[in-house]
Amino acid sequence: MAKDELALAIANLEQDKVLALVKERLQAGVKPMDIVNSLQEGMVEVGNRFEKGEFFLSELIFCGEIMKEAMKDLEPHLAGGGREYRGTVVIGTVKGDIHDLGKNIVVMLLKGAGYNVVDLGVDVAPEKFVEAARDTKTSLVAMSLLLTSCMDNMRKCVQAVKESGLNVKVLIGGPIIDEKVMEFTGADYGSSIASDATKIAAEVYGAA
Ligand code: B12
Repeated sequence: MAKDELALAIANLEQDKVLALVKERLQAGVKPMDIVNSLQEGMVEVGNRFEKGEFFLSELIFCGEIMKEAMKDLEPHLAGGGREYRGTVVIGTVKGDIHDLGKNIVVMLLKGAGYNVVDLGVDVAPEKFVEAARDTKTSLVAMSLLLTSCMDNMRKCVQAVKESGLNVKVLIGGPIIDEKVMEFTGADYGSSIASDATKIAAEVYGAA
């Protein structure tokens, strides 16, 4: 069970408390990604309660809505601004999966670091990743995944980009990424940490 007050508040679906704590912490100068991490910790607890049958789909949906509201306050702090253009990154959640809150955080961080981000949204088919990579002439395609049942789709998305003949690196991200997933999908980079996306983009674009 989460110990942090903010994590507990979102785990208990206390919307007003969550929003007040986010504002309070931002004002107190807490790093925005630390606030995101507390929210994420509480959301994992919501997921655990869902798995145990204590929560239902309606609670998952509500938890997502609370996070979206909280992100409105966090976004300006995560996105920063005014950085020089560094390159384009194509991103999307893979086919079959509609979770997008984590992906949206990655989008904000990349934009804040100076990247032009082409966000394909959720439930993105392999050919869409390839088409966008070709159209934008990007050097990096990023994919997000939360559902283990869509692992094979992630592999298909990665392989489609790899087999397209384009000179593009593929980064996969989400809470279920580990060495086995990396091996299975054949991706170039993988991480469960949103801020790694900016480090990897800098490496790909030679701006490290
Ligand atoms: C909110 C939520 C929903 C919302 C999503 C709303 C939205 N707009 O995204 C709704 C209600 C739609 C939903 C639906 C479902 N969900 Co759901 N959901 C969650 C929950 C509670 C929180 C997810 C979340 O947003 N976390 C907060 C964000 C910030 O964290 P994050 O996504 O992990 O992202 C962070 C990192 O992973 C990383 N990251 C993410 N993407 C990327 C990409 C890159 C490139 C990088 C570098 C990093 C990175 O950075 C982020 C910031 O730190 C999780 C619980 C959990 N353990 O996560 C379950 C969970 C993911 N859901 C689950 C399930 C089963 C479902 C449903 C199948 C339920 C159902 N019976 O219908 C459906 C599937 C719908 C579909 N086809 O996708 C399971 C998945 C189990 C599994 N491993 O396969 C979980 C784990 C719950 C559980 N424990 O059972 N869900």
